[in-house]
Amino acid sequence: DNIHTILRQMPKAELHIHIEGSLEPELIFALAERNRVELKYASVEELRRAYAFTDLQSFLDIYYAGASVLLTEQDFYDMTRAYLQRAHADKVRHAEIFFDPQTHTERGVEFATCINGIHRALEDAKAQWDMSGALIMCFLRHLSEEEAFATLELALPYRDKFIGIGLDSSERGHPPEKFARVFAQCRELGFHLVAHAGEEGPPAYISTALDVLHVERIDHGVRCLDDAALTQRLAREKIALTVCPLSNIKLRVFDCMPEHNFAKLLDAGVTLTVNSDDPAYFGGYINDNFLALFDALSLTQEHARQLARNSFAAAFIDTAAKQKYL
Ligand code: ES4
Ligand code: ZN
Repeated sequence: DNIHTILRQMPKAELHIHIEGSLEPELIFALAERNRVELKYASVEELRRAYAFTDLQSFLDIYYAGASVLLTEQDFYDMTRAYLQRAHADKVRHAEIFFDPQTHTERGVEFATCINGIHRALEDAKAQWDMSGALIMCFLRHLSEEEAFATLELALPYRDKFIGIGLDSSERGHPPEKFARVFAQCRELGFHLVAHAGEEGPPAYISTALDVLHVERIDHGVRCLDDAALTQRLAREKIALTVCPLSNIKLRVFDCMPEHNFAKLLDAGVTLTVNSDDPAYFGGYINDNFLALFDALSLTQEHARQLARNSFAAAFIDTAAKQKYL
């Protein structure tokens, strides 16, 4: 078997996907029409042409604009269903999916509308394909801790519909410790905890995500290599990084895929997983990420198998479910 076939066909878990980032331009236009929402782009092509990002913020501005077409429970269902269908085709057997409720509640969309639509799509994927899914609610770090607490309050009546808490959006200037108290409460409530750290921000944010927020995985984390002691710690403590190769190129974290530090991180013994982040914006779903990475860095079949195993080992699923794949 050649490596592309192995990558495409191996069962895998996806652990870093923002559901709002799976909204394809075609679906953005269809929902805009259905909901009579005005877009500032005249066509799908014009919108796609705007996907030329210079950094994280330039992406986030367009990503939040795209999400403005989501109004009804059916919209959230359709978006999630489309992602799950793509993931199923890529042999994703388990997906842990981020959602950003503040992007929607700020526009007057009810928390219930958003979580019920997303959750119903997960139930259908389980019934139809035996594909499991779980939700991780993210706080937007450019907003205040007070707003995060208010969002947690809105979410608690639905606590059986999500398993974890994450932290995303503009990283620089918004260190993990800004959310120390709200994460402490989430921890007491028994949620799994993750945070974006070391994507654009410094290695120190990875350390405080671990030591102050007590997260179990780091989303991105690729900038840990700027700090040798931190890199050794991540390797020793087997803290998984959810790396998103195409995202890192599109947002200019690295100039091109051959410049990505993924192989160096592997050599340093860090536990890595491969993920798509915002597949509709960054040029591909999880298998596109695997293929682009393996082509650029000449990784091997053994690496492929290890990355698939890592994805299940780092997933928030019970040991019995893991045993099926490890
Ligand atoms: C994101 Cl790539 C990335 N980084 C931080 N926050 C995000 N939200 C959606 N995609
Ligand atoms: Zn992300």
